Order: sequence, then C-alpha cells, then structure tokens
Amino acid sequence: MSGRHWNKRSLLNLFEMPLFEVVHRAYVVHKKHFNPVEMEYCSLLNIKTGGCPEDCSYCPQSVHYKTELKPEKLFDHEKVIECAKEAKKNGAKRFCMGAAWRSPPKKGFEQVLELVQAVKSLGLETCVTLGLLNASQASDLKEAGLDYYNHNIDTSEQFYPSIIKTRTYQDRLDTIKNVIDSGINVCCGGILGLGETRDDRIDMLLQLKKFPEAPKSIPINKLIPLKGTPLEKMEELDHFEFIKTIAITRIMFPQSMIRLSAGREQMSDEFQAWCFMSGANSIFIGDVLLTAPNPSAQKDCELMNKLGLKPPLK
Ligand code: SAM
Ligand code: DTB
Ligand code: SF4
Repeated sequence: MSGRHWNKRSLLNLFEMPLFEVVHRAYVVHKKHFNPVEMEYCSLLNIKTGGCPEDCSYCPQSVHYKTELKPEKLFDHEKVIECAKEAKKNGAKRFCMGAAWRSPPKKGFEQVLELVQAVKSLGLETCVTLGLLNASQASDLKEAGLDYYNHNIDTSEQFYPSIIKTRTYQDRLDTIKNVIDSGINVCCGGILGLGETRDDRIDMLLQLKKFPEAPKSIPINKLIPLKGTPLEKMEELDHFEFIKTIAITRIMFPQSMIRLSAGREQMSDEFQAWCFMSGANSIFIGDVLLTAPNPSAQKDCELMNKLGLKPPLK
C-alpha cells in the first residue's frame, strides 16, 4: 500500500468510495502496523500566549483579531517544569510546548533550549512549535535534544492565502525542510473545516506525501471556530467527510502517528470513536489545548475505558 503512487485521481477515488469501505481499508492498514487498542497521549502547554504578529484566520492569538485572550510573557522555567511533571504523572509520553511567535526571538529561543533539555531529563519526549525556523535554529534545537518540531501546512497551497496573508506556504515548507535537515522528527498536519474544498484536502495530503520522508506524527485538527476570529461563524464540516479524511490519511501514511488534535471537546464520543477506528491513534490530554478547552482527564479516561483503548506499555 505505502509504495503506491498517490495522485489526485487515486485520492479522489478513495473519497468517492462508500464510507464503510474506506474506513474498513484504513482499519486493515492500521491493524497491520499498530496495536489498534493503543492510544498515544501527548500533553500541550502554551508557554507564550497571544500577541502574535501573524494573521492566521483561525487563531485567537493573532494581534490582528479582537479576541477575549490576554497576551502573556514567556512562562517561567519552573512553572513549565511543574506542568511537564504533572503531564508525565497523567500518562503523557510527549510534552509539547507552543509559543505564539512568527519566529523565535533570540532571548526567548535560548530559554526554550533550556526548557527542552530540562523536560527531556524528566524522561519525556519533547516537542515544540515556535513558528518559522532557520537552519541554525533547527540545529540548535536538535543539539538541545528536541525530538519533534510541530509545524503544520494546515491546508492546500491554493487555499492557504485565503487563510493566512502574513506568510507564504513556501515559508512553511522552508521551515519543514530545515527541521528535516537537522534530524528532528517532523510533526506536520493541518486543519479541516476552514471552508476548504475536498480538492484542497486532497492537495494537502499530497503535499505531506511529497516530503522526503513521511511525517512521523500527523496532527489533524478540527476547526474550533473561536470568538473574534474571522472563522468564528464558519459552517461545520460534515462529520463523515472529516472521518473519511482521517481514514485516507491512515491509508496513505500507514506508519505515522495520526493525532486527533483540536476539536475533540466539541465532538461526541461516537464521532471520536469513528476517528479512532479510521486510524487516529494519538490525542492531546489535559483540560486546555493552547487556549481552547479540551476534554478533562476524567472524561477521556471514561471514553478510553468504554472503547477499550489504553496508552502503550512503556
Ligand atoms: N505559532 C505556531 C505555528 O503557527 O506554527 C504554533 C502554534 S499554532 C496555534 C499550531 C496549530 O494549531 C496551527 O497550525 C493549527 O493547525 C492549529 N490551530 C490553531 N488554532 C486552531 C483552531 N481554532 N482550531 C483548530 N486548530 C487550530
Ligand atoms: C496542532 O496541530 N494542534 C495543537 C498543536 N499542534 C500545537 C494546537 C491546537 C490549538 C487549538 C486552538 C487553541 O487552543 O487555541
Ligand atoms: Fe501565530 Fe501560530 Fe496563531 Fe498563526 S497559528 S497567529 S502563527 S500563534
């Protein structure tokens, strides 16, 4: 399957198949490469909130939109380490730190390098998402022991300028190249429900396939239409189209971890279960994502128990 040649036609064929057929194919691929009852838990912390000069239409942290968010300075080192310890106690395998920057400023970047080393020494995998990176920043992060860098392409190249005007798709691809060249694992995916077409979803998946190697981790976010952002009133994407896209991602990327990222708080148990059956095998745990609510630990624990899913044994 993985050696198959992917193009618009072959992906459209999959999208046009009956839902059960696509989900069945995805589950077969999933079972071949993973233990289907295992769910990876990652934890997320916004270490620098708001005041971001970018204009991503979905994001409450952009200075371009009047949202309810209060900008904050970079978190204190000790406070971050406390959160990382708590995340480990709750079963997280990876601790991901996000900062609302276009690209990391010098002093903040040095502090992040120290945080990466400290979090890693707790026995957690590390991930950061800091915006655009040059080659030297990527290699400094590698040296500090960073395991993953999250940088999403979000949608198709064609649709991208309708969502973000302050940077180009190519800026994003350049950063991903710097991350790959430095030897850090790539965490790269997108958002569904931005108002994109099926064709855009296909192009986004084809773009992920063009990387020299498949991203080890693929976050699929469901748009959370946040108050004050231009996408606040966006009509919700059809649930089955969302599920099909997850299933097709699994078929195309048999060995990648697929994270059902933003949007779980707004989804029913059944909707999430369909996504897990279609190959999503990773989630963020904890009450908040970066700024938006995420299901509580108790709610997630109940859902995992009902579905018979559990974190992998260490
Ligand atoms: N500033 C960094 C950047 O843009 O790469 C890191 C943080 S950014 C918030 C990480 C990702 O979160 C975005 O690429 C997008 O996919 C996702 N995201 C942000 N706001 C979202 C929303 N309202 N709903 C769903 N996903 C969202
Ligand atoms: C990703 O793809 N999703 C996470 C993580 N990478 C950094 C972020 C989701 C953010 C959802 C909106 C918010 O919390 O502000
Ligand atoms: Fe800034 Fe990232 Fe939000 Fe875009 S998504 S406005 S780059 S924090």
